[in-house]
Amino acid sequence: MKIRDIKVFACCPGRNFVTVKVITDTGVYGLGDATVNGREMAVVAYLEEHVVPCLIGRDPQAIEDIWQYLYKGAYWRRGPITMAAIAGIDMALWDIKGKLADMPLYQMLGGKSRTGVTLYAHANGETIGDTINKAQSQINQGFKAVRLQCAVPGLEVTYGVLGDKKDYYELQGNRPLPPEEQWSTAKYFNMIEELFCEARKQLGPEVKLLHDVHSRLTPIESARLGKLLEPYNLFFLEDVCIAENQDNLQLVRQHTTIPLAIGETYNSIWDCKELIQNQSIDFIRTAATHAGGITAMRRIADFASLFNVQTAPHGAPDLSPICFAAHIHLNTWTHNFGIQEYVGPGNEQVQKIFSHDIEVKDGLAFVSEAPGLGVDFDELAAEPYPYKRSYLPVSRLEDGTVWNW
Ligand code: EZ4
Ligand code: CO
Repeated sequence: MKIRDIKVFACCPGRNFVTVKVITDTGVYGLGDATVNGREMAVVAYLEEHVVPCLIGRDPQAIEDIWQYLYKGAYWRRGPITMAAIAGIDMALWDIKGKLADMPLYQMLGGKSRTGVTLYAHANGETIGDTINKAQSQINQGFKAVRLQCAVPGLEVTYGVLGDKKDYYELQGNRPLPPEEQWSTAKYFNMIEELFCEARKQLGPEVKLLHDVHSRLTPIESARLGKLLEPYNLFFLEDVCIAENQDNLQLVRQHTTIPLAIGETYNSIWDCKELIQNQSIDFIRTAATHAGGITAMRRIADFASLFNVQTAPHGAPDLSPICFAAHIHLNTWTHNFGIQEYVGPGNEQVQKIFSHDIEVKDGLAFVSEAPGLGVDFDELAAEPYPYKRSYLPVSRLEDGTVWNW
């Protein structure tokens, strides 16, 4: 069996997605997600110019060899673009292997560790009351876990919440230049404790509450936040400070027992290694699309299991339904799985282009029994929605200093 062709698609049904289709000489094909939000065409060029020509004619069943060939063989290891390109190919090869074996991916990984995958929904509000109402409506829909993000009084736009009451991800799609947002740590601290104090009062003790700080705080401010929020029993606090310097998390750890989650921007097991083996975090948030595919996620999950770290894959809307499907398979298998981020099935066009039968009910996702990943990609349905240049926002302090978004 040989790889006959590899096609790379960039489409924008509301957001940009880079989709890889590996086609074999038997007609069996596999699909992968290679989307890097705001840098999509870099991955397309990397694949088309540097990866595809090397893979034509190879055995698509040799997943491990192809993964190592693309990783070690490039000389320039790691990095978001390289690892997303590897991920797109890797997912597609696992999809093919599942179709050949007539088995869903989770079966090939080792079978079910659980029946359903717990999801956490988003509640993004203009005010504390608004955020809690949105969380209540997610709970009413059956979600057992909700991430709370609230606009910061005195700042025009806050991460997770836009002034015009849209969710942050609805902004993207057709903007020529990166939008700019403001940040003030002092103003944030004036709001954040009340949000969780009120949420616990109104939503009760059962619901899992989460929060994403999006790397806005310094390590010592992170420690302060952890202590402030401890009484409200968060399931986890995400990206509390930047993690390029992984010792930052040790400092936070010395001061607070709040569970910490990190890793959505990590692109290899090496990025996670110290955080996991030092037990500086409780949840590792790598995504299949950004950390090198299923081959890499499996390795990270097993490594994390040795240190009591659970997986909690990134699930923002810039990960395509192909990645979501990969995550549901991984999460169904991974014994040390924690929770999956979930922002809904996407708009009508997204659902038409990427079809699958993953059932979401009562805050749980149920894996597809279809062979491979169980997602299809409708090239014709994608055609009317070509790629549009789009960026994530850039953050600045009130004095104009560029900050972490
Ligand atoms: O910033 O998906 O947990 N989710 C997040 C997202 C990410 C975007 C980046 O592309 O932090 O909002
Ligand atoms: Co995040």
